[in-house]
Amino acid sequence: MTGKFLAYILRHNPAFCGVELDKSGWADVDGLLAGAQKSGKELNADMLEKIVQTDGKGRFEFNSDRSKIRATYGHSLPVDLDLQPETPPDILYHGTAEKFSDSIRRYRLIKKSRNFVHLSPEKYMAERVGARHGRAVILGIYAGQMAKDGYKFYRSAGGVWLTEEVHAEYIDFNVKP
Ligand code: HQG
Repeated sequence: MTGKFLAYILRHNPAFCGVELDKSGWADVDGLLAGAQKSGKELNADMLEKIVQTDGKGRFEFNSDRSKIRATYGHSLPVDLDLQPETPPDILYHGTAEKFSDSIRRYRLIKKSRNFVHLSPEKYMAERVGARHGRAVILGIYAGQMAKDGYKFYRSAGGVWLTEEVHAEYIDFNVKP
């Protein structure tokens, strides 16, 4: 099993591997291993450990006794990650595709199928995120000003920042890569 597939299971479709997420997004590790095998995906405890440890974006975390695992961001399922609001850096970045720019300008940044709008602390990260959808565009987000205006920001365990929405007045559409 790859990290990409594990993310799919833990963010969107745990039932595929016969597991459930609790309200905080945790899945039982033994259940996941058994369920993966049943569904024909090769996965054992060592492989799982390696996926979590080597993941470049900190997409997964174990609980303290390592009996449970969850995704740290990106969910479409309704989970509460118990994150506390934090003060963001003044500027964060959102990577999107050129084809979405007009709509974002007009309506704001929305979370679509996920639980949050995802923001990156670094431009290059945002560029990669945007390139998944087409020709990448980097948006600068005036996060510091948003926080002053009462919008809440959360930082996932992997360092990705999360917020509910971003209105166009807080977006710099002219960020150079
Ligand atoms: C766009 C991945 C039109 C939004 C990434 C994005 C990230 C609008 C797309 C994390 C819009 C949604 C999340 C509007 C937003 N009109 N388009 N009003 N508002 N959009 O995949 O941020 O690598 O749900 O700009 O790296 O691309 O899998 O969100 O382009 O961190 O770990 O609608 O998922 O993480 O796409 O990605 P997504 P995202 P992993």
